[in-house]
Amino acid sequence: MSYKEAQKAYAKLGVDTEKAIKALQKIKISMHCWQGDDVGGFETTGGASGGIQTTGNYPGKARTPQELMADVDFAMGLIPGKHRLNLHACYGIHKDKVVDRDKLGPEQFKPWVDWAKKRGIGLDFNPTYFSHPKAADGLTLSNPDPKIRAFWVKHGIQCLKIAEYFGKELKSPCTINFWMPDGYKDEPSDRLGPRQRMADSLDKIFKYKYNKKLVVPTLESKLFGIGVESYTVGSHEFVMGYAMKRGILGLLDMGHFHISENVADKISSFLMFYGKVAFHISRPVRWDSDHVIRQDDALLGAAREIVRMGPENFIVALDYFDASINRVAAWVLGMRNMQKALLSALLEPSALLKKLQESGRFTEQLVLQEEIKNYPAGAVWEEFCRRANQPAGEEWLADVAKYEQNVLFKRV
Ligand code: RNT
Ligand code: ZN
Repeated sequence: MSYKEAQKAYAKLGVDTEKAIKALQKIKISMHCWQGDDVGGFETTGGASGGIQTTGNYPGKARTPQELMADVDFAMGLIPGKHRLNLHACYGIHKDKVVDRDKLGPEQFKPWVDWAKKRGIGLDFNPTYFSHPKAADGLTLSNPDPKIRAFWVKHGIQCLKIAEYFGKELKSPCTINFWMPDGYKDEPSDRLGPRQRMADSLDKIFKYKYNKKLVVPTLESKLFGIGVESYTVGSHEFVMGYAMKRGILGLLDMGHFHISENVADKISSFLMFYGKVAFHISRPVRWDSDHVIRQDDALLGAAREIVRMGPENFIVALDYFDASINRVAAWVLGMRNMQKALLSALLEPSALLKKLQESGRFTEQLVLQEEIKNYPAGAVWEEFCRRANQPAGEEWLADVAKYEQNVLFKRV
């Protein structure tokens, strides 16, 4: 079906495809640098540890900042539109000696800022509370040892400064997301103490008067992790309460809930009480496995909520890491899937559906919700890609295959 025909079909439902394309062009997604090297970073060669895990050993992962930058560039070259890059503190670029986390500063991130400036894209940030000897027991901001807590508080403050630097240099507010792996493998005897210590540490971090125009702090909750199955200090309730009290944003990671929970359902309440919603778009398979996102019901459901409540009210960042497939393809596929999910939501006859709900016409609502699934969204996606000068279909994979042969597989 041609774009013109699709446009007509949607128009009959009161959906303006031109408006949908324009809205999608405006949505910037924060692409996570850590898909490129299995959350390895540049401080050690040991890989990620502490509550998160990658599986797989597909050849060709980025080993240096130059390789990671090249891979990000390549991936971004196959994604319609301009987006953002999400960095982790363990991706600092160090000269001879690795600067420890409590002393990191803009200096270690200048090459990234230069990289981003050249491309006209914004950077987001994350302190790294894992893959470090002082996080070896999985306790950082809630550690019973005040010295260790102080170390991680300092890290948080330094990271706020780095986020300020990103925001200022790139003239685009930097979202900085705090996720701490803290928790216990088995049932704890004291659940309150660690949470009080965590809150106290966070208070100390946010005492630093960061520039609110440049930095948007978010706090990510989690249900459990590998090795911390029974108790997570930064649980959903902890985060909701703390973030609300502090005037920062809670962040929803789609992999951090019971598998049967509907994350899409949480969004409207978040929006009502926080004003904005921050997201880690991910895909759990039986557990928080961080699979590459697919156009599944969970993703489409989240996208619909984002669109219905105004994309400008959302911070959309991806968070997954699959080491069993080509890592560049994983980025491109996930970013394009996110865009496709948003487009399908933008093509929803939402005014009409809302009216059906409000007037209790549930049969019509159900039928329309289902029928719309077979409307020609593909033709609109093709048009969107054509305007962005990007391939609409799987052709992009051939480019990745060439890159794999010429660049990735040469990394041995
Ligand atoms: C871990 C959290 C966290 C990390 C990144 C690397 O379960 O989802 O967001 O994935 O910070
Ligand atoms: Zn996350």
